[in-house]
Amino acid sequence: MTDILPNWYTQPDRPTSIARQGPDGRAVRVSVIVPCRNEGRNIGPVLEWAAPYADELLVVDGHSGDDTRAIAEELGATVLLDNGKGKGDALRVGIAHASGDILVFIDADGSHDPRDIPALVQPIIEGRADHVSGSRMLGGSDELHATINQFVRLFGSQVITLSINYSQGVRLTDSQNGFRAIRADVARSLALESEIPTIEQEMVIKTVRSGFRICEVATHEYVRSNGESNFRVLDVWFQFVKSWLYYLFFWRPQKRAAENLKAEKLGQQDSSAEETDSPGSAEPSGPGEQMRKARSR
Ligand SMILES: Nc1nc2c(ncn2[C@@H]2O[C@H](COP(=O)(O)OP(=O)(O)OP(=O)(O)O)[C@@H](O)[C@H]2O)c(=O)[nH]1
Ligand SMILES: [Mg+2]
Repeated sequence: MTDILPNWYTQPDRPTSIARQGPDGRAVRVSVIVPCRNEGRNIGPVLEWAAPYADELLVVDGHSGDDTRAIAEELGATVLLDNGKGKGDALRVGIAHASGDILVFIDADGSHDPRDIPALVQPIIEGRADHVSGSRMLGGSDELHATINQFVRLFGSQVITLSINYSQGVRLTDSQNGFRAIRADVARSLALESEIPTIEQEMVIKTVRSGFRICEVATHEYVRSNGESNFRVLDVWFQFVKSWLYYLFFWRPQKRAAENLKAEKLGQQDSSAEETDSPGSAEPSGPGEQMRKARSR
């Protein structure tokens, strides 16, 4: 089996479990947030596989008409309802309710492998990053290639990623993946506004423009286990373009947001280990992990 897995997946130092303690000895709690709408046929295995990594398992349901909620409750997840506006709204509800120090977002359709969660959270626990995005460009995707619709999505997403890279001096490969981890205090400081899946690029752009540190780890994207995607390029392309241009060129980051957050934390905890947390000071990466230096503005 292992000989058919990609290199990055089997690297000996790719973590398979979560060290729930930072280098300073402080306990770290992980909240896993799963947005879902009508995923009754898919969500069970996602929750079962994610549960061992989650100190808190939050399912944010988009008023499903199937048995999604019942399955999630049976598997021990806390089920919240979104405001019926879309996936972005669901993630914001999750962020508002989560009690963990690190938030992990994972789709309910079986596209993401929960076993990648330790690799996503490790750079944050070690104090090397504030936000870690799973990258389908590094880990491969079974969903991005083959049809015109997929080509348009991939093309659009790459244009957005390139524009972030060249305007902000970073080198990301995937700005749209729904599989990511972020420090809870950083996520809240970004004051996210998107109602739909533009929330992914909003989170990435605001992270970089606020001076927080972002990096990527390779994660593979699988074809959704059952059913149809809710995503229709024709319905949302204009909102994607609007959100992209607004957050990248017109939105004004809170001045020195990263430094302010760090100062606030230092005031609360008086911890000298926070020295490793300075914006833009990303450490060298491990295999399949790309650290990117976010420019502080
Ligand atoms: N709570 C909530 N979840 C949603 C909503 N829309 C989508 N989701 C969930 O968000 C995740 C991603 O949605 P998908 O429809 O698979 O969109 P996608 O992953 O961009 O599209 P594909 O790559 O084609 O699967 C899935 O777990 C959905 O069930 C919504 O309005 N509310
Ligand atoms: Mg999907």
